[in-house]
Amino acid sequence: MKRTSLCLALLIGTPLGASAEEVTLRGASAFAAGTTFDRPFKAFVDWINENGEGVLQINVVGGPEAVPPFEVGNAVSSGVVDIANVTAAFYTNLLPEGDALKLATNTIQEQRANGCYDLIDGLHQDAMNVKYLGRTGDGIPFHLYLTKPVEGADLSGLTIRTTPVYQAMFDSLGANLVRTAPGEVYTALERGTIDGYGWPAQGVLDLGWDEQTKYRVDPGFYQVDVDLIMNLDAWNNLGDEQKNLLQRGIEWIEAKNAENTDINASERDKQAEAGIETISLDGAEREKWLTAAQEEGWKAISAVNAENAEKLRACLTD
Ligand code: 173
Repeated sequence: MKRTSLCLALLIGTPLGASAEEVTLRGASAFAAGTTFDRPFKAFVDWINENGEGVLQINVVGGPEAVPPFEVGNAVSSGVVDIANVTAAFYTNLLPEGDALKLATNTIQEQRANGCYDLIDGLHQDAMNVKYLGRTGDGIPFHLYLTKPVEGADLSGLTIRTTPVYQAMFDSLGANLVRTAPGEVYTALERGTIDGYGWPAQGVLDLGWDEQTKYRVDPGFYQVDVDLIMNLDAWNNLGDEQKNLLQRGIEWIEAKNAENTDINASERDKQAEAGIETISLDGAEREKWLTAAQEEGWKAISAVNAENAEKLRACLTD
C-alpha cells in the first residue's frame, strides 16, 4: 500500500518533503491592490517570492474584482485559491466565532505565546478546512465615520454601512444597518443611501472616501484583524522547507504590526487636513460607546458558542 502511493507520488510529481519541487500557491486578497489592508499581504508575497526561489512562490490571482470579499473564505475552504488575505468578519458564514478576533486586546505575538494562536488555528481547521497562518492589523482601531453630526453615542435615525465587525454594537445603539463590501461604500455615500460607515483608523483616504465624509467619531474601538489563511489540504501537502519558509515570512510581516501606532497618528493628521472633523465622545457618552462595543461584541460571540467564546476571551484579552 505504502509502496503504491510512493510510486504514484513519483509518477504524478507530488511534492515529497525536502526534495519537493517548487510549489506555486494561488493567492487572493479581499482588499483592493495598493490599498491599506492589502499592503502587508503584498509585502509578505514579495518576501516569499524573493526568499522562496526553488521552494515556494505565491501568485496573486486578484483582489475583490476576482473573488468577492464575502466569498474569500469559501474560496480558501474549497481550494479554489490556496492562500488569502482577508478579515474574519468576511467569513462568519463558515466560522462565526472568527468575529471574536477583533475583540483582542493583545498582539498576535502574545497570542502565539499564550496558546491562543493554536486555539484559533484549530477552530479554522475544524470549521472551514483552513490553516490559520497569522495576522496583520494589530494596533489599528475601528471608527464610525459620518456625513451628519451626532450629539452622543445614540445612533437612532442613522443608516450606517456595516460588516459583522460593527453589527452588534451599532445595532444596540439604535442605527439602521446595511451590510456591504468595501467596494460599495463610495457610491452609497454619494447617493446618500447611508449616513456613515464603520471602517478602521487607516485607509479612508486611499479609498477616496474622505470626499464624502464629514466626521469621525472618537474613541475608536476593537482591533483590526486581517488574517492570512490557507487551504488545509494545500498546507498539508507542503514539505517542511516550504512550511518553514511561510512561517518565517509570517513572522516577518507580523513584526511590522508594531508600526501601526505611528501610522494611526499620521492618518489622523491626514484626515484632519482632508477636512474630516473629529467628534469626541466624553464622559458618560464615551462610556456608553465603549461599553456597547465590548459587551455587545462578546455577547454576539457567546450567542454562537458560549464555550468557545469563554476560551477565546481568556486568551485574546490576556
Ligand atoms: O469595514 C469593513 O469592511 C471591515 O470589516 C474591515 C475589517 C478589517 C479591515 C478593514 C475593514
